[in-house]
Amino acid sequence: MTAKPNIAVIGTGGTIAGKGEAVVNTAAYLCSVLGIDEILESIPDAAALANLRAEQLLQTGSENFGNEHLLAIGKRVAQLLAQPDIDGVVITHGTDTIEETAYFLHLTLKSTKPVVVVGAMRPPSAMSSDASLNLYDALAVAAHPSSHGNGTLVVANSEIHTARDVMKGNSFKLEAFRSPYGPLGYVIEGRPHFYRRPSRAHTVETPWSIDTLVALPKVDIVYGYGALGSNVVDFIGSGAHGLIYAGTGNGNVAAHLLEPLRRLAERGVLIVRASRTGNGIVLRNGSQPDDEYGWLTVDDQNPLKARLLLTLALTQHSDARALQQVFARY
Ligand code: DAS
Repeated sequence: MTAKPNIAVIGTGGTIAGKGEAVVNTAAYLCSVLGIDEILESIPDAAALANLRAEQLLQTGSENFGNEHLLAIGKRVAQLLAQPDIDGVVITHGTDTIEETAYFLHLTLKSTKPVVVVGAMRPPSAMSSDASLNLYDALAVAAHPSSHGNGTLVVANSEIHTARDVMKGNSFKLEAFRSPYGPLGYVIEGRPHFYRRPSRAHTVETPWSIDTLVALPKVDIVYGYGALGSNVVDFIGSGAHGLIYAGTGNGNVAAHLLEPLRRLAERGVLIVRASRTGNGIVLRNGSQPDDEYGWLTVDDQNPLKARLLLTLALTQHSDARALQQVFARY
């Protein structure tokens, strides 16, 4: 009989740690109430999958997570992965920004061991909560050899998603997560079934290591619409090193916003065109003369993922050409 893997489980809060007054409270409840030990107690069957070592790192809704939280989570996960007797890590997390933490880890961890981020859309106290099954599935994925080398994964609703692509696309349904090209696989009765692997570089193939990252440059997002005032663009862009402009359609920019964006670019703010649709490709020099303006485009990354990628890219490059290549590679 082979030894069970050792999986570290890090609690950070969210609905998966939430509690409502009544079982009907699927939407009105307190988040980040239950400790990670209490959550794990509700799934005794997980002991058959792995030896679990739980710790509480944070206890807050993921809507509060800034860059400093990402760094703190990443550094703790890296310490655990570096221990020879740890085979994988599961992080319980609020669903609101799970896609951002997961992508940050996907780009900065230097390990091929499985890392799985998991949340729930209904608290454990609610009718038909997805909390225990999602966590059980996440542990099953982290414990399984087929998960190695796939980067950071998000497990929800019996699906396994790559951190690069997954996004929360619904505010209350159990089926809240989707990846534009579909999940990598499914989890059924404690066993992952993978059908694809992430094709873009991640973890050990990237130049960013969580161990050496200290402070992150400020990158902000502006959501584009025709009535958006140029003063808003000026205000948001003025304190930032980079600005993701989430334009309409394929990254279109309203005519009256061209000037403020060009002004920001002249002052050294990196302007990156994305699409507020969160889907599809923004073609370089397509709807705007990006070469002429010195702007970048995101390829197929949604504005949130593009913000993280640009943040990391700016720790290494300032040259627009090198920065544009980052969007083609990751
Ligand atoms: N407050 C949200 C969060 O922590 C709730 C959730 O987990 O879905 O992200």
